[in-house]
Amino acid sequence: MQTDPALKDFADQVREQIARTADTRALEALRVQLFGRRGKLTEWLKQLGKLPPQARRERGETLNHLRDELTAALQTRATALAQAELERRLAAERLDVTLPGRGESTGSLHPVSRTIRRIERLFGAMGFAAVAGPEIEDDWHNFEALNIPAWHPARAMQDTFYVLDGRRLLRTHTSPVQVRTMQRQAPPIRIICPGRVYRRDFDRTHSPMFHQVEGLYVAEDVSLADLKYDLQRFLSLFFEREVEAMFRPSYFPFVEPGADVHIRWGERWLEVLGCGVVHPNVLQAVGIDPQRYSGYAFGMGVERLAMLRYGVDDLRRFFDNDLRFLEQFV
Ligand code: 2U9
Repeated sequence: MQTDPALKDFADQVREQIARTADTRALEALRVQLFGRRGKLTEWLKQLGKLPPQARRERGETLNHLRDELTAALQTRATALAQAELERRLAAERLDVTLPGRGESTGSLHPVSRTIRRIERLFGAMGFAAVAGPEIEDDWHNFEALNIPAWHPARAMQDTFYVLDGRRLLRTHTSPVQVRTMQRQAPPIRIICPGRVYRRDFDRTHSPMFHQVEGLYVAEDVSLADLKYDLQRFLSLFFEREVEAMFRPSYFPFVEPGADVHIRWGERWLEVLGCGVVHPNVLQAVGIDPQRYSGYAFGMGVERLAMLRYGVDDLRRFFDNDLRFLEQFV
């Protein structure tokens, strides 16, 4: 068949090359070298036409044989390489589905959120609805309506964060939410207002952002006695024991009389919240007749109550976002 020794050498070389190709891309390159438009065999087959009839027949037969043989060899090699490549990939991407899982931890509520929910639930059972309002406020809702005079130190730049326009501020308490509610709604009003508040203060027991829950009850004949009874009840439910509470006179511009509430904590008295009877000027400012209606109000710092309930001694732990700390509150 392969009478031409040069052709025989060539065929031997190609067979060896096919056997040596390492991957399907190299094999495809080799196929193009042989059978492509400018391929070796393609060229030879084209040149057949230039030969005399007898030589053309013989060489044609030889080349056709060689073409069929090499095509088959390429095909066989391609199948073997594809199989080897598949096996390599399967080995590399092998998954052991019997390995144990890495485990997913369940998130938990932040202790401040837990405390707010607890306060909402306890006051909810006493008939208080929870209301929210804006954190960026104006001077009137945060100070003026609350009977806080222009000369009051709370209004100073060193205590309050003012927005750059100089007109608005970050609320320093949630009291403006009560003001807005009273503007919207006629008594009886019985609400608590939980939320973030902002003051320029930062140390072991103060944070520039902290949370308050304030409460307001306005109706006919609301008295200091109602206030004392309701807060005593709340504190006992919150701390899950019959707490001993002491109301000490104190001053806040928006209440009269005002008081700080202390509870017995072992040998000591701890201040836990402030409260009072709503000042007539505050009712007047929002268009409620102080002759007909009266009210009580109170305010508490959520972080402070959470510190007491959970035995945390540094308020800044609540804002470090350290999971080892936060995961303890489930
Ligand atoms: C209106 C009328 C009265 C809310 C009150 C306190 C007393 C009080 C402090 C507790 C700890 C703030 O977070 S704290 O630093 N609050 O002592 N808050 S009476 O009185 C109001 C509120 C709104 C319309």
